[in-house]
Amino acid sequence: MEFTNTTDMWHPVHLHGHTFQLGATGPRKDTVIVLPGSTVTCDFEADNPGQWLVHCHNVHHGESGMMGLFAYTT
Ligand SMILES: [Cu+2]
Repeated sequence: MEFTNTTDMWHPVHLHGHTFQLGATGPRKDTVIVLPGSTVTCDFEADNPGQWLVHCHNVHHGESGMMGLFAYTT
């Protein structure tokens, strides 16, 4: 999973229903700060099929549309 921030603001991006790992040996998290103009790559285990929200944890940004659906089946 890859998050790319093309804005000039930082965004704490949160995925529901899962945790993910940053890099090969990084920490497991469910929220990652994506800095302006940067891309963060995460590995996650697809062990919780369904429909999950992925959104910016800055409520103002989430309510303004930085919210999407992350979905997969078994
Ligand atoms: Cu944001």
